[in-house]
Amino acid sequence: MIRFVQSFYVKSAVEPADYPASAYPEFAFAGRSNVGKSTLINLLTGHHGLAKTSSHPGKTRLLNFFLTRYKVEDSDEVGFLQLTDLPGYGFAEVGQAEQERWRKMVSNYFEQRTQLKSIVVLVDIRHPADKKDIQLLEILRLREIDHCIVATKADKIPKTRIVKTVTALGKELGLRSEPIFPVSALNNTGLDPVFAWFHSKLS
Ligand SMILES: Nc1nc2c(ncn2[C@@H]2O[C@H](COP(=O)(O)OP(=O)(O)O)[C@@H](O)[C@H]2O)c(=O)[nH]1
Ligand SMILES: [Mg+2]
Repeated sequence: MIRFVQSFYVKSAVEPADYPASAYPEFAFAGRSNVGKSTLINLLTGHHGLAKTSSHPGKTRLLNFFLTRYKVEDSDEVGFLQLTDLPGYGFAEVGQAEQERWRKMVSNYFEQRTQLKSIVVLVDIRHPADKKDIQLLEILRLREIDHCIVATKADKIPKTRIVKTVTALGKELGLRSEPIFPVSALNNTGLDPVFAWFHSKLS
């Protein structure tokens, strides 16, 4: 199993010229504001103040870059990878101009970040598939960008309904071969399959 042993905030940026130079494989986290992106980064890295979490949605409007040192358990394999917290979308009070700014920022990133390996798309397990999430997945498929889905806040529904719910959600999202992983940050459950997925992308 792969583990993230040490993580650092590198910088925040909007323009490609300001992205940090890096030769490491990069993974980005995308999803609606408040879905739990920063919380998941903190949980995976075991570094609770790393990505800022906020109950005030729509605040993070930059690309936030983090560097992580990983270790593969029971092996000598160690290395670095980059994690990027993408700005959230779908915040109701955000106007047309702000939405356009978001679209530009993210499409520049997808287009220009050549070391980008894969995207973790977060959706809230409690909500039916959302138009914005479906649109993001369409962009990823069109651009042939590898991705998985994390269904967050799994603690908010009864345990016995988790499998059924993620299966239904996967159907609504039009998933083909992409995996979908239920995770609860509150209970710290569901992370091992996500770590295994990261590992599979590195080899
Ligand atoms: N119950 C529960 N709350 C969560 C979970 N993940 C995130 N949250 C809460 O959801 C809110 C938004 O999380 P945040 O990580 O800031 O979302 P972001 O806007 O996508 O970065 C915070 O109040 C978190 O504590 C989870 O798995 N379970
Ligand atoms: Mg955030």
